[in-house]
Amino acid sequence: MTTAVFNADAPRHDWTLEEINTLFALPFNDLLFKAQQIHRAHFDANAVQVSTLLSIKTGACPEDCKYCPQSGHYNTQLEKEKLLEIENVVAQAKAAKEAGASRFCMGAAWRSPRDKDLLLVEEMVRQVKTLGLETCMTLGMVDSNQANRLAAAGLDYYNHNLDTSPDFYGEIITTRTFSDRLDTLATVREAGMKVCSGGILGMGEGAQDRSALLQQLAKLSPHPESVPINMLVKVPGTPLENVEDLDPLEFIRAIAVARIMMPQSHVRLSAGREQMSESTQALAFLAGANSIFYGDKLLTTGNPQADRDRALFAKLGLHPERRDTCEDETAHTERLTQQAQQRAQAERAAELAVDVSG
Ligand code: SAM
Ligand code: DTB
Ligand code: SF4
Repeated sequence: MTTAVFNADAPRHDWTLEEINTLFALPFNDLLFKAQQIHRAHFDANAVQVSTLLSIKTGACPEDCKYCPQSGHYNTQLEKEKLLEIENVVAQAKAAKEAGASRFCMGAAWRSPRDKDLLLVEEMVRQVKTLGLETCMTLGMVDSNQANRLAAAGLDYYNHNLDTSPDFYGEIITTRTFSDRLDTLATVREAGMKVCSGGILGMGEGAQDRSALLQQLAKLSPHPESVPINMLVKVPGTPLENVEDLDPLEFIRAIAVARIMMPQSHVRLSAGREQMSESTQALAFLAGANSIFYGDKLLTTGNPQADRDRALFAKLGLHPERRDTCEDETAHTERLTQQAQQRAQAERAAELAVDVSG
């Protein structure tokens, strides 16, 4: 007979909407304290993972995502581009590595890749990896054959966002369904790649939708290793260009709740930093965000200049997370947890020393 072992620290996949709403409703200081405690139990609280993004195929996308400047359905004055040459991609990856990025994320404005595109994309993965960078791609929906090919080429992460709640999804995108997204995420996981999946806040969704998005992300088992939380970048010409701003403190609450619900995941303070004050970004790190996009551009819109980010890291005493690219996820999580425990022990010992001497 096997006995189920209950582990109170194991990440949970069964968060109820009531529990999530209760977290959101906590006094702000209590919520941030809770998130910070959980963050410190699993990570170095001053280390931030740094990724650089590149759009490898820009614009003319057949999907109708209302937030996206790259959708062919809207006129956003965007310069369209065919799939970039491999040499161009590798040169930009090299520059990103030299500037301090540890992961290179490549995005394409596709509903899903064609098989002839995949050949080129596989080669990009192989060449970027030889630079000693982790690789991530976001290419739209993939089937299991495509996912297996990407995994075999050595792709570390596949990004595929749930973007919003199942209920609000149809208000934002009509050319695919929420369950199409879940299918691709399952396919990517089955192929053995790490999952990067998150969403966008500030699209006019309600508080219930933010809770339901986080619930869906935490339902994924295992949790996505990386959870990007984007603040909508309002691009002229998209249907959401004039949507009402989300209160930045609500955005910070969502980061804190994501940190509590998915304690071992990297939570990325993703798009929208260019429009955010330094204080809001600092609060996001305090709430448990520990990853950013670094470099002057996201895919098609602006991101803070690299030297501004270096100055912000210096002001906040943050440092880029160093990671051995050969280390697997379990070893990485174990090492970070061990380090967090050692730090907690050292802090307790220091407190005791003060008590005894005082
Ligand atoms: N076409 C692929 C897809 O949709 O999965 C990959 C590229 S798509 C641009 C990647 C993600 O960028 C989207 O899922 C969305 O979360 C984010 N994104 C796009 N436009 C955005 C905007 N204006 N503001 C914030 N995030 C945005
Ligand atoms: C993610 O969650 N955000 C990134 C990345 N994953 C692919 C993309 C943000 C795009 C913002 C709009 C643009 O620059 O086109
Ligand atoms: Fe296309 Fe992705 Fe933009 Fe949607 S989010 S329009 S799928 S590039």
